[in-house]
Amino acid sequence: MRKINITVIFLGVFFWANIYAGYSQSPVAPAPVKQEIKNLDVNKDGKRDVVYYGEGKNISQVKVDRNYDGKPDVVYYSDGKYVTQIKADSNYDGRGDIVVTLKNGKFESAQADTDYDGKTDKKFNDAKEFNKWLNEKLPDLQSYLNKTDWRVSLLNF
Ligand SMILES: [Ca+2]
Ligand SMILES: [Ca+2]
Ligand SMILES: [Ca+2]
Repeated sequence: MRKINITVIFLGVFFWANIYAGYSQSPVAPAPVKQEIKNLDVNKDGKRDVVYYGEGKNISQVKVDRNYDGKPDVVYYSDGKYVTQIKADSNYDGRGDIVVTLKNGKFESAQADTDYDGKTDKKFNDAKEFNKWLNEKLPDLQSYLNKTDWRVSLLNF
């Protein structure tokens, strides 16, 4: 009788320990969409410059720090497959001044605040026109804002 009781208690403790471990391993709420998936240290200074957010392999956002000051200045938004919008801070003043909108992986429109007063003063509805302007005014942003394939999985830095 005593032996059975000990076995029952042992099994009971084992059972509850497993349930407790199970609960502590799986979070109560689902993982947030903006969870960090991976990051890159492009200039190898020990600080990350490209951070991918999302869930699992599903990338929802990519933040890039082009001037390595620790603050992101180009942000890519994705529907999981294609980049849908890009926001860039071209003069590193902490305020976005270029917004590019894409649809199904194709350029749709872009707007820019060229005098950095916080108001949009230039709009583009044509990819060629936008890329020409980019090439003339902000050539270093060309590789970030002008791509032929806008699949988020193909973004490389
Ligand atoms: Ca770095
Ligand atoms: Ca920066
Ligand atoms: Ca700016």
